[in-house]
Amino acid sequence: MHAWPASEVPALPGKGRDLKIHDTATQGTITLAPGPVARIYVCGITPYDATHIGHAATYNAFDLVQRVWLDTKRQVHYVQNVTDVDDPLLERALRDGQDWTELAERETSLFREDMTALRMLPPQHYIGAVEAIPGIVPLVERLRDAGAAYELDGDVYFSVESDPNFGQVSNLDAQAMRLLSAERGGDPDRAGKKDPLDPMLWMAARPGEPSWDGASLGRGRPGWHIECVAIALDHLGMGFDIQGGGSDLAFPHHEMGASHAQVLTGEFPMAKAYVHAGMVALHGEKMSKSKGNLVFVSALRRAGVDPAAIRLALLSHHYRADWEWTDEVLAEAVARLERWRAAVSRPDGLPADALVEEIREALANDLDAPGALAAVDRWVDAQNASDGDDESAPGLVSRAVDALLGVAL
Ligand code: 5CA
Ligand code: ZN
Repeated sequence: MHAWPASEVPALPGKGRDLKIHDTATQGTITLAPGPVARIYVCGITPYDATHIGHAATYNAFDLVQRVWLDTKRQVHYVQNVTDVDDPLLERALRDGQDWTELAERETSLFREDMTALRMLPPQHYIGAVEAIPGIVPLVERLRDAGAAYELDGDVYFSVESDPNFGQVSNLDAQAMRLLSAERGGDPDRAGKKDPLDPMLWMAARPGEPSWDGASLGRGRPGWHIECVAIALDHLGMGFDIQGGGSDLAFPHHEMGASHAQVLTGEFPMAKAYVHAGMVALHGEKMSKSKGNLVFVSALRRAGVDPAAIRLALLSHHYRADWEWTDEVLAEAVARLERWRAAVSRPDGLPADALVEEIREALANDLDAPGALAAVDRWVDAQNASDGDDESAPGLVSRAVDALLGVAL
């Protein structure tokens, strides 16, 4: 699949700091020291009801990771998937009487447009589940042949018991896992499974549903977790720097993915850091497709909201916090954007080298975007209250805000 066009990342003087980031697996903050090429896998959308503010907030966090790494003069190898076949997508297509491929294509296009408008840097590899199937099938066969997977009425399940490290990504107890499994796409109550938590690797073809040739597995379609493992291993290999997503992916999705990869390769962990963004709520409840309490980026854009203001609204919350989208959040961002633009539209101003370092420091410290915004606010307030004569300052601030925060002033 093609991704979306990259917005330019202006060059800044000097060099950024190495990223310290919170890792769900070790429940602490770690400093990542990637080689010349940093590697990141971010779980992509299931293409319906895209792109809501919750999605945008999560992709904003990982866009910051990319910008911090680029600022350390590293290259970034970024991979993202599109879950373009899965139960909820098929259910939505059926409910609305539309073709599931058309729904997926339309929503993926809309997502690309929203990502472009928000100046999110694209992945180098943007891979759909459907196009990944030829790579998924042999992995499932290998898991089965290694005794880590078993068949149940034609479906193939992964046995969590086969992974000695199972549970080490999400750090949850058995009861919590079971509840979340039922909530998030698992089928803990299905009779005949070895362990209620065992996730599906390959679902045998169902009447009226799409299916693909699965070689020795028979016709069917892939499970959700193996999709991301196959794409990540194919394009990044084991031991990449970050696997990212919203906090609702820690279990079961990233836990199961880590397990599949561990059994397949004998290595652990698949990612050096498992990074999770908080959940955005609307009207007191998590913004979710199932509840339908969604605010869409495209609807805001159609209503004339500047995408840079949407981006500033996302940045005004720490990525790990759960937060609430409100009209005030947006109004504050719109006002801030106006203040910042006024400050950099002057021909000269207060020296800004220290500000660039402050933004760098805040972002390197577990992506403290609110801290970075506060630093820019201080410069802007001082700039508006004085008459500095550094002619390079407004341009430097514009470039830093664009390069490090993805906001075009
Ligand atoms: N296709 C899978 C990942 S492989 C998936 O979870 N798709 S999704 O469309 O449901 O979500 C896409 C991303 O947005 C995930 O990282 C998810 O955790 C995140 N997300 C979903 N809802 C919210 C929300 N309310 N707040 C923040 N992030 C959210
Ligand atoms: Zn995923």
